Amino acid sequence: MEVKTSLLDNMIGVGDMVLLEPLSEDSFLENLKNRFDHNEIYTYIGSVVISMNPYRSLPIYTPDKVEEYRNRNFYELSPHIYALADEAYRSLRDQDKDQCILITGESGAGKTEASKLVMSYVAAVCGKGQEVNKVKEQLLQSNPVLEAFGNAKTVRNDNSSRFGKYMDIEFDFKGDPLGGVISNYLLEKSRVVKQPRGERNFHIFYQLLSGASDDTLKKLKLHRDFSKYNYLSLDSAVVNGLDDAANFRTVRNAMQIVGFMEDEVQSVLELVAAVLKLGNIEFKPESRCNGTDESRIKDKNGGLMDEKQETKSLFLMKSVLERAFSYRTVEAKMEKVSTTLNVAQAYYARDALAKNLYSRLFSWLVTRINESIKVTKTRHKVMGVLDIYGFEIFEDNSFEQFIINYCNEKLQQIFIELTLREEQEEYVREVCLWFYISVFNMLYNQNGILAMLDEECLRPGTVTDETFLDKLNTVCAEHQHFESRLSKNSKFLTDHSLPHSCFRIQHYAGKVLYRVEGFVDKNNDLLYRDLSQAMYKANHSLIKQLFPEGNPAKVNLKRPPTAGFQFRASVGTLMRNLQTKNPNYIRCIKPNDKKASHIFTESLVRHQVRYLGLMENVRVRRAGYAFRQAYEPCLERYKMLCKRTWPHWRGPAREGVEVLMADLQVPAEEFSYGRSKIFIRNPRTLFFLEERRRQCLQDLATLIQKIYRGWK
Ligand code: AD9
Ligand code: MG
Repeated sequence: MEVKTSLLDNMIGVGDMVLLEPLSEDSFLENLKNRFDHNEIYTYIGSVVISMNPYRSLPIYTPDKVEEYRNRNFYELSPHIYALADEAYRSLRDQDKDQCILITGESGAGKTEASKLVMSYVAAVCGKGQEVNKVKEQLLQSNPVLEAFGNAKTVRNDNSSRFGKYMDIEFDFKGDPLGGVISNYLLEKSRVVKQPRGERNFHIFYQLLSGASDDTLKKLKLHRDFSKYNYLSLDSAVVNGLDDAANFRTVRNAMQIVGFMEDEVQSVLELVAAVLKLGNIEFKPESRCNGTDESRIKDKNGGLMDEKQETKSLFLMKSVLERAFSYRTVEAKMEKVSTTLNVAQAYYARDALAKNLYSRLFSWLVTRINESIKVTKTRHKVMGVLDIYGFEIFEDNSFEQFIINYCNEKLQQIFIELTLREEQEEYVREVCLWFYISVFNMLYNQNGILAMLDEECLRPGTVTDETFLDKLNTVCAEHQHFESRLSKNSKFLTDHSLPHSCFRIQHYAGKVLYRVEGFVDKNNDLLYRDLSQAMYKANHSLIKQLFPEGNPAKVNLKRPPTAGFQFRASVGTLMRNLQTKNPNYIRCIKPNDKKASHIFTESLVRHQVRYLGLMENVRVRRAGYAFRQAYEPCLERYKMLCKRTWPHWRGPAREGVEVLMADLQVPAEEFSYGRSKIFIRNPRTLFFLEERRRQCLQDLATLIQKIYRGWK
């Protein structure tokens, strides 16, 4: 039974890591590198797809490729993301199983691209017809719209998703798409007012200034010059390979396809312009008779102060805006107390308003898109595609990174839990075998830190970032095994060498040092009521709509839920939702830190392979049975190897497979018969079957050629 060739002819390296011999981390990496060097960016671990970011466009997503993978068995062709998409789609259509595509990997690894490839593949292979095509177009075109408003250039990725996205695509019983629903998770809104060095604000700002017509800019009273706006960082405003002007046209076109009315597009652009102009408002102190300083809007600067023209950009009377930036009203026990804002507080209020305006606009966009793609008929099955912001470690990590990494931590847990559960269930269901790998601890704990932050934010008395950190440290000291309050994989690390005001967490993907500054504030996410009330007075229906709590008739003294609470709740719902679906995994890997093609930095890839748990993934699959296949396709594939099953087998498929295995004298310990599948323990057995099949096909081809020649 000695077989030397790989599973498929002409395969570079080994296409499925489960079949790698010998298996070690080094051989795993070497196989990845070998394949990557030959433009083979996809490799399997069983049904999991590893995707290496090539950082250049490869000719592997053509319509011909789509045809090649369409309706083919997963292992039949060389590994490709299309094979996964096809398998998921067919399982949805033919076996009535809801699917979810879980795409993970660090920032810049290729998740968003992968999610779009899956969507476009499914769009290409499902039904056609005018109505269906319209739905498909709308679903696909929601991507450029959301990317323009929710993505930005960061040091890790020129098109980094700054929000989490989960999209359910809904199908009818024929497998034709009916529409969908998008959920978004916490946009990184702090970026609106400030960007780290080397990064940009959200794409839309640059796109609008570069791509809008002179006429549009004139109407919006905007300058083309980025440098005129305080909120736009200048050090990296122009990104190589990113054509903001062309992208603006794409986004406008996409908005139209998705179903935005022309006046809605106009409103959206007016809000984008309003945010830019808010950033240009400046304040000066004005002394009051009681000796305190009060802030006043500077007149000459700011672009807002020409009463007739510029205040229009915020659709507010100057006096309303001025008042909103000068006072803060606190209501307690039916009594209103107004305090004046100093200059620093006025800037804080301005930035808070800009962030709120933008993030509410973003949520409105998602709602508006959902309205367009909403399913009105009875839906039959659902395919969920999850594309979130990837794990990231920056020099300075704040609340936003904490949220992003928390989400990744949850996803990693779900990967571990589901892959393992899947394995176990399959054995239990099929062969009544139970095995347990202790490496994985799948306990689902609430992430203690966010809960603690909430407790702190809601506590009466003075609450600051420092009191929150003190609390973290105290609880940590009290509980030697602090992990019991944290998720099992992430550990709170404390030592006295930490810089001031920082805490560190050992995430599954590495240690991250978080600076506590701003945690309480960002979690509270409160907007002074004076500001929402001012916005509600705007003479602009969209702005008004975005600040419903500013309606004086609806004064609600109840405190809105914190950002952390909302995020935890929505991630919790998401995780429960994912667990009801059949998961398909794409594990994205970033080959280098330079955003460059052809470079494979071994240490970087090794790190990702380790924290993604890919070796464990291979071992789990190999520890039991490397390969499993339902009886019918197994018989179909190998029946030519046995005279008793070729060309027709009339009995049940399982018996046919039994005859086949006996005839080929495969040792009994090499496989098990399940209820509906055969489980093959060793990859060698599979090689053996494949090699025999290949020889058989070759013999057949030679024979046909001979006959053909004789015939001529
Ligand atoms: V983040 O967590 O949102 O910061 P992603 O989403 O993982 O990150 P993204 O998909 O945006 O990364 O990929 C980053 C860049 O890599 C893209 O803009 C492309 O330039 C490049 N890329 C990724 N995948 C492919 C691919 N399959 N083919 C070609 C790719 N280029
Ligand atoms: Mg992304």
